[in-house]
Amino acid sequence: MLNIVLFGPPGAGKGTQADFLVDNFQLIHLSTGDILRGEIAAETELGLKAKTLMDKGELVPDEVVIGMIESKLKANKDAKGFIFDGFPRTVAQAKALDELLKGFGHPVSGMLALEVEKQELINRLLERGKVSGRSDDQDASIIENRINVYNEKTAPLIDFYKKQDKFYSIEGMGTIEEIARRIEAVVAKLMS
Ligand code: B4P
Repeated sequence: MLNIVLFGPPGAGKGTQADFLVDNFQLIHLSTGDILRGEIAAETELGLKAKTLMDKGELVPDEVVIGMIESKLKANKDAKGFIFDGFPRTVAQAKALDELLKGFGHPVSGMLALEVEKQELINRLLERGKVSGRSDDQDASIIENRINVYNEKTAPLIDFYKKQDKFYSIEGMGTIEEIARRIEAVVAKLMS
């Protein structure tokens, strides 16, 4: 079983690259951002609460996203593996994921961290904001806040996975295809 944490700041290309991995390695893609946007679209109570935070570029509470991932894992007991995209985003989430994966007997295989320059992140998100309708992509100050939240709450996970010898840095600048090849090379190594 292969369990990949696809990691990086907002706009690093996590969702984009997850699509390639799903096609090539038949893994289940779990994006907490996508699940939350689904809740917002369905106008559930959870979605309405999450929207207020997401619109400001803040994180949704740990217990909410951990509960979402837990139910997805339970619903996919026979999976060949998972790509976690946008999760974990805090040390508490990473610890919870380790506990949840004990139930499968297969821990996180590796954390693949996409490294992208800050100005490129901002450009990509503003560009997406023109077509996506995502309110968190349309305002430079909200994007700035998302990057600050990443640096403060999410970047410490790099050390968390380094200590477990599971950290892999991926150059995230370049074309989508070039980056996909870099990721595939690491995934192939993890599988061997
Ligand atoms: P996410 O949906 O995870 O949003 P994101 O960080 O912006 O990443 P995304 O996957 O969408 O973008 P990508 O880098 O692929 O989270 C949204 C919000 O949900 C968070 O702010 C938070 O509020 C909440 N949330 C989600 N998970 C949570 C958690 N675990 N805990 C708490 N709260 C949580 O790509 C961005 C753009 O770049 C795309 O338009 C793409 O086309 C473009 N791009 C990608 N690669 C490129 C390349 N090589 N060259 C040029 N453009 C490229």
